[in-house]
Amino acid sequence: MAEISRLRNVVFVGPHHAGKTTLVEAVLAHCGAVARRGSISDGTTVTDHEPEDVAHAQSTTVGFAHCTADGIDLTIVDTPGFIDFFEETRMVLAGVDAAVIVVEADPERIVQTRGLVDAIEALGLPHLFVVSKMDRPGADFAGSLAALQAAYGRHVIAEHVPIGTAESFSGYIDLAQMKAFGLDGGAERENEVPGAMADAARRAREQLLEAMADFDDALMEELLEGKEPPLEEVERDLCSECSHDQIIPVLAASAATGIGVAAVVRAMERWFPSPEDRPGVDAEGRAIAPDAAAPLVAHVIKTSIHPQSGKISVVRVLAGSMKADATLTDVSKGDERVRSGGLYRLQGKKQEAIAEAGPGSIVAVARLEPVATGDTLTAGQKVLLPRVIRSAPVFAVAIKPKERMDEAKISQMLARIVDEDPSLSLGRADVTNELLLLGCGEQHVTVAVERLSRKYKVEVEIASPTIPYQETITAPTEVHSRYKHQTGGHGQFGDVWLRFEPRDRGAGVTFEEKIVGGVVPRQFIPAVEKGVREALQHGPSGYPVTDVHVTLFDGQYHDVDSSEQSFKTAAGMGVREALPKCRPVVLEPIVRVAVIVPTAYTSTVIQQLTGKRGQILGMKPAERAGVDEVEADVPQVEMSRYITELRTGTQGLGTFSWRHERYDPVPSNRVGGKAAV
Ligand SMILES: Nc1nc2c(ncn2[C@@H]2O[C@H](COP(=O)(O)OP(=O)(O)OP(=O)(O)O)[C@@H](O)[C@H]2O)c(=O)[nH]1
Ligand SMILES: [Mg+2]
Repeated sequence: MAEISRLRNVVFVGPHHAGKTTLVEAVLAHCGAVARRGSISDGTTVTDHEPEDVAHAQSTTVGFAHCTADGIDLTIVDTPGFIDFFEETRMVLAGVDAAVIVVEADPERIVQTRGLVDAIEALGLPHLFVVSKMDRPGADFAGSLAALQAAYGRHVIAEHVPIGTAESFSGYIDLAQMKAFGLDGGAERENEVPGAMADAARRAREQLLEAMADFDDALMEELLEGKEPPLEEVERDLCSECSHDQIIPVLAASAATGIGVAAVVRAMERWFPSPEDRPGVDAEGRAIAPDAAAPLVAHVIKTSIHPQSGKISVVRVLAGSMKADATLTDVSKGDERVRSGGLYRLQGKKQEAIAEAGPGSIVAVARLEPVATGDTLTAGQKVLLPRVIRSAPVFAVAIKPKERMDEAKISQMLARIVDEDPSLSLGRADVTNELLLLGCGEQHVTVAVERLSRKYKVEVEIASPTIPYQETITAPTEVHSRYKHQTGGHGQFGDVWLRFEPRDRGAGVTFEEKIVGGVVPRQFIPAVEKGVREALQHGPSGYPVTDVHVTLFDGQYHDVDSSEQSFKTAAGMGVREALPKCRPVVLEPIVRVAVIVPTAYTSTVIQQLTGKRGQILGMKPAERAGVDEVEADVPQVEMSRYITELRTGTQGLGTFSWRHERYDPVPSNRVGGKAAV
């Protein structure tokens, strides 16, 4: 591995299908790290190597690759763009020094970068935009640039002017160098700036320099005096201002044709900082100098588990040196000591053994069994790195083994899937006690189940979690119930009068006895209560009955034949007879939902929630400007796929949280118990 000043750790992020994996593949091919470019359609790219990536023709997890260019050692992290998988991306953002944000040359889609750019800006991560797919029909560089500037400010500035567009996209003018570049037989070739574009290029260069001059007084003076700044100065400023997250350059490229790929590589080499310039910070805000001689500090940014070869923890080394056979302390796990089972660099699925890795490197350590993503590893000293706070899950499925299989075993396999991707979690549903797999969206959870079946040969059935309906009564009644049975010798006899009255919502079931004169002997009264409560578990529609007050106020007994069992049976019969007479209703759980969404989509969200029988409680500006919070009470049954609908209606930008609020009667046009589900 190269010395620290020559390392670059860059994440490729961007909306779904923007062309990240294809661009990474083109970069690897350009740098000679792969002999032949793979493609998405063949499932042969380096970073989309998981079978689930290939099956869905999209990235489903982060992938790591590396290459060298001009003596610079680039580690590249390719991330999935589909919003369901964003949590993993958030984890790796903590381990890189810069980001390439790939966007399609389509102004309409720029809005989809909002959450991502917010996360990148919050970390102060230097970044640039690549407007990709410039070869596609309708590709619109100028429109995309304008949309980026409208969203993120005037320091998002073009460093390229594309030459041609769509089929005629043939190259770009580099505005710092004021030179044109195109392709010749697959290799980049420098050209003269086309005469017809000279004026436009000059204007674009002025805008670039003016934006840069905001951070450089000397440059500002030169511009005011009408002096042409020398190329070295422009490049030096660009490098400094981009690596300090002041200027955000915008490049034009087409990974498919290869145009602009060399420029992306050059930009990463020249404008992005080395790890030397981005010291880590521990949870208490103390800087961690990237010093090779210091004791080791490393941050686990990704875990993957191979059913045969075991666990791989990808770590970012912040200080010290990681050795292949090191004994490490997992500070996040109560200082547990773990021994490394090997040290590797990852090229997609390929593991290349190395002996040692210094500060700034991103490497994989084998078989650190207790270690999880987010953990801090040290040489023994007490240092904890900041934890990335995980978002709450927004989608869940109930899981059942397809074949008879120990639930404990399923849970064990699921735990490994969660170990690989901590944005998944396992839970038990209240009331129904179903085993739940929770995640960040429908696709996230579905892909996890596919992974479970492929890796561990566990076939499971998934379904929407069962809605815990209940029933209650809306009118009082009294019943007389007698159980009498004569079987030769000992008979059975129980006789009760029960009164049923509705209670307030949420008050539950209460039982009271008002027996006078011992008509039901003391010792049988608990059996009556038990019989009542058991029978209330299954109301007329099959759901547990709640919010009812039951009074035992009269009865009879028999000296010989009466028993606990006979009174329990009589009570149960009484309940079954009474409930249909009390105008029973089915109750459904109502959840309180808080949706956070850019103001432009607030009315869409209100419409969606209203369409789900939601009751809008209010709407207020959220903490961030331009974002609203809509609060509503919505029947839980309507919420099972809400995240998918919300994201579809809001370009992926809406999020929500929810909690159980109360039970309400199912409206009469939906009654029918299970039919309403
Ligand atoms: N015409 C054209 N197609 C491209 C280009 N780059 C990518 N594509 C195609 O666009 C689709 C998506 O490309 P990917 O590289 O998988 O995009 P991605 O951003 O990695 O997608 P996710 O990881 O799923 O978010 C594939 O069909 C690619 O072949 C390009 O520059 N030009
Ligand atoms: Mg991809």
